[in-house]
Amino acid sequence: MLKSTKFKMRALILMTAVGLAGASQFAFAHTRLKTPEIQENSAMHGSDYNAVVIAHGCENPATGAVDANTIGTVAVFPDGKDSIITVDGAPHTGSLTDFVTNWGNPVTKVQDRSIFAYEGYIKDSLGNKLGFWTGGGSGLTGGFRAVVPFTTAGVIINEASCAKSVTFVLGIVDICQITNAAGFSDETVQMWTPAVGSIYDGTGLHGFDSPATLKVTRSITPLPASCGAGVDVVVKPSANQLNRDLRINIDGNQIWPQ
Ligand SMILES: [Cu+2]
Repeated sequence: MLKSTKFKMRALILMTAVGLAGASQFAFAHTRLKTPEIQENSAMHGSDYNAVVIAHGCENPATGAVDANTIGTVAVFPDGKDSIITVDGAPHTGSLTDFVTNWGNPVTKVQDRSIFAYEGYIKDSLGNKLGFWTGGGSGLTGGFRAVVPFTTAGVIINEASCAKSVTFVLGIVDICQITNAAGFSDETVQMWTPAVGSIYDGTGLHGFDSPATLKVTRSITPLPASCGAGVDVVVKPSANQLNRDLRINIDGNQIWPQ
């Protein structure tokens, strides 16, 4: 009697543990950067190699699992012009140059056709590379992960500032079916965007307000003595920028959303 109760207890504990592991995989396996924290560095010393990691596909309506195939992804960094800046959580009305002196052309895509056959840049009107899209080809099969490689340029923290870190919040959308914005659902897209009022907020969807981030920690110049412990700065893209930049254009034709 005692033995069988013990066995049942053990089986229950084991099943609970397995269940928890399964659940946490879904809770935490989101689309993120492979290396979410880097040190400040001078562009002269080269780039930081990084990647967008697509951790799962869209929701399969038949099973509820997030294992539908992904046909492309789009990623953009804040442009630093009309971005939303906070300092220790409080809104900052000044410009990004108060904290970062060389932001403007943050991304270079590492060419890679192993998963998606096509790729291109998302640029501002001056030709600065703010992000990229990649899609087509055989795509990402449900149940697998994709590592989409890119590099970031050096980021130099304003030495006069009190910033001990600057975190850039990306807007990323993994696409499983091409739709217009009204067609966004857990079955058509997985959106990893800050909820800033753009058409990509994805209220109620799986990745709501759970964007990928790149945290750059101060490592070249010491904090001025008057700064105390220093401040953490966060930079998000504006709704205007996401509405303008988070899309796939090929030769002047908008492919997604549509
Ligand atoms: Cu997820």
